[in-house]
Amino acid sequence: KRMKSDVSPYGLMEVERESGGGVRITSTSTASAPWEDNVDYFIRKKLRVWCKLSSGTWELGTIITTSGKESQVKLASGNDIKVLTTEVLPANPEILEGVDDLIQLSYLNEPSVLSNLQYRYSRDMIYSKAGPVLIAINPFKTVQMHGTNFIQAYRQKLADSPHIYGTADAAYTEMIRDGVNQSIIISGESGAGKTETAKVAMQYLATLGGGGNGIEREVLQTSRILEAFGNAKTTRNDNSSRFSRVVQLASGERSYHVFYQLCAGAPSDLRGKLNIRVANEYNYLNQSNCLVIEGVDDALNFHQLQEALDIVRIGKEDQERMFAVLAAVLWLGNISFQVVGNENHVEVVADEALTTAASLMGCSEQELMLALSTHNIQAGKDSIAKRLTLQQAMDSRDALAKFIYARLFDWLVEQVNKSLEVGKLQIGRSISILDIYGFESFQKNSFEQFCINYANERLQQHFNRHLLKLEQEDYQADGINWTRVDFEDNQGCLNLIEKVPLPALKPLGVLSLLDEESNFPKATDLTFANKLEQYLKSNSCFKGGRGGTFSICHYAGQVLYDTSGFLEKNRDTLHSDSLRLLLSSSCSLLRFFASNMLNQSQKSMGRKDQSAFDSQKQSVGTKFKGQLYKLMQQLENTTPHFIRCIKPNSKQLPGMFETDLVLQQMRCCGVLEVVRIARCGYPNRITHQEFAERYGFLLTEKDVSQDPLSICVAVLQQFNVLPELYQVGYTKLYFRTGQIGTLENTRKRVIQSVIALQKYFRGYKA
Ligand code: AD9
Ligand code: MG
Repeated sequence: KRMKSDVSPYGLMEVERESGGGVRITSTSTASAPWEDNVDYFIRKKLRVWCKLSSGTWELGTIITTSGKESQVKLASGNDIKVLTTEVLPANPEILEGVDDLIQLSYLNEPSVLSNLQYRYSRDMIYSKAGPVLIAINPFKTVQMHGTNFIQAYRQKLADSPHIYGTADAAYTEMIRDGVNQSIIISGESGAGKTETAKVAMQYLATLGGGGNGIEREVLQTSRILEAFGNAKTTRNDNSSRFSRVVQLASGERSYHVFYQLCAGAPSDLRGKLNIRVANEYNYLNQSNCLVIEGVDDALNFHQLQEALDIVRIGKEDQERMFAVLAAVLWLGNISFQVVGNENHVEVVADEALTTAASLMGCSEQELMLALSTHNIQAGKDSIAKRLTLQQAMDSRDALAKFIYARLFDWLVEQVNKSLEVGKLQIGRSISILDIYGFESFQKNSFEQFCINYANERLQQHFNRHLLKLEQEDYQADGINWTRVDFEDNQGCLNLIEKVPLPALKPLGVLSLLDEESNFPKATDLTFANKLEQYLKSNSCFKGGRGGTFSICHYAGQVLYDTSGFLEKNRDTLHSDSLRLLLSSSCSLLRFFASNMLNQSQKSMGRKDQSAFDSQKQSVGTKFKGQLYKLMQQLENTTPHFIRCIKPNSKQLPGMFETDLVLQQMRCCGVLEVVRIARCGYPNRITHQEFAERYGFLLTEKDVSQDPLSICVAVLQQFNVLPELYQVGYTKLYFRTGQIGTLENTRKRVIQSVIALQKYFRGYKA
């Protein structure tokens, strides 16, 4: 049904309601929004408005009368109420309810945006657009909009409502068209649906690549492997993409899935060989009172993990080696110590844990005992064995377990990559899909949350830079008419973490202060907290706290961090004794992990001895920062496609839309600003030269002497592109949404008919 909407600030537009309940706008004439949020007009015309009730929620109503600062409003629910006119916002006409793209909303206030998303969500339309950004709201249930038929529809451009398939298709099309690497960057809070969305995007690209067989099938199976080893249950998400957590768990959380899968699903011969018990018997797993996840069958998942490993051609022998290393980690965690003598020194208790761990690690019990309870210090030519205290011994055991697991993960990723390269014919252009751990704020936040939130902060900056900053700078530099849209810049927060850029001072930030304290033997988590307070309190994103805590105002909200454990987690020291133990192991994987590590630290130090390694290992924070920089550099070299996942409720339940929670996510991630820019902006831009080369041949009247700009103008005239739909900059042409698409279609049609003609004439000649 087509109808004209007369309240649009854009002038007239044609609006169509689709059968599914979505709305499509087919044409708009001008794009300035002169009445945006002009309440007076609404009051005079008695149009629909949003009223803020005393409870803080917004409700639809119509203004009946206005006197002074107050208005009488008839609410949709039937009641009449009096509200302050400042608490009233214009609502969109009914016909705009549930639009595909928020840029189509006449009024972009918060209640309008929320109700639009809620309208769609309640009809299982989980995807929407916010200008160039795809919004995906987690349905927490299966929705009927994925699978082969949908994939085909998007591939053949028969469907164009917002969808992750549409985004993946755009990335593919642009990669081919522009010859430029692409990235699909997925962000959102923990549990918002990033990993699931990434998998759906991979499924689409795999289908383009040839469907269910061959390399595509293998690539898809990698998610199963990576999730088993890299994901775990947290209180926010049963399948959360994680960071280190092998040795310590908070209540209600689990360690990496693969441990439980191994305990539940290993067949009896493997159980016997590796002495595998039920999860509850391992200290690293039973400490959080959470061994199973509702609705998850760990044993079944173990079989599927094995299948996935087979599919990506990890050999059975390597698989068994891997499982042995996992079992070794679990048994290491069961090793206990007893205090001997009166100096608080310890010995390893000689029990089943020690025997099994030693045998799985390919060393003697004696060697393992020594490595875990003593530390050799080089004194000139001699080496002196110093006994460890209980805390030191437990730390060295845990560090060893973490080291082994981390290296196993790296090794596994490398094996998968190697295996997939076998089928790779050529190194061509690529589409990268980025799915990281999402922003987190728990009751208690430690070093892991700090790293996770730091990574999200960087990603937010990338988003801001591309969609808000560069976009506007481009308009200004190229001399087109533009009124700036302001946005929240998060550079201050990144400075706080990375450095405070005061020219005369040492660059100090949380990370550098953390490294400084980590290298100082007498420092404690508390002295670290005090240092932060002392040096960083001038940064407005920092707030000191009591009892060793501090807060950071992140783009997504303020998080209170507890410094206890920060220093140890950042040092992540593996004693040279443990390293030596692994180097002499009869287990080839462990030997490989250790010699790899040694090579790296020798390279960075330029020294050849093993003790070099104790003092000079890069801290976790510094390493993380380096990895993030590398990642951002890689992303900078791609055309980004942004996806924002939104968590509709904190209970992981379907059909529940908590407006405050959604609003908070929409507010903090800059999506509304993007919409503001997009709806009066020019999402497609192309240099005069490129445009002339691409579309010049379509001109019916050609003048070869023409310069690129004149060709551009001639093309625009020939195809009747309205002046309000583009602007001409010094170097580029800027188009509003949809214009390039129309030109591309024409170009394709012309090329196809030329090819058809050529074929016809070739046939004719033959
Ligand atoms: V974290 O930052 O890694 O903790 P993610 O990755 O954002 O987080 P994830 O994709 O793991 O969240 O989604 C959480 C859960 O939501 C999944 O386990 C599913 O149960 C549910 N989910 C997410 N997206 C979809 C979907 N498109 N369809 C159905 C979904 N369920
Ligand atoms: Mg995830």
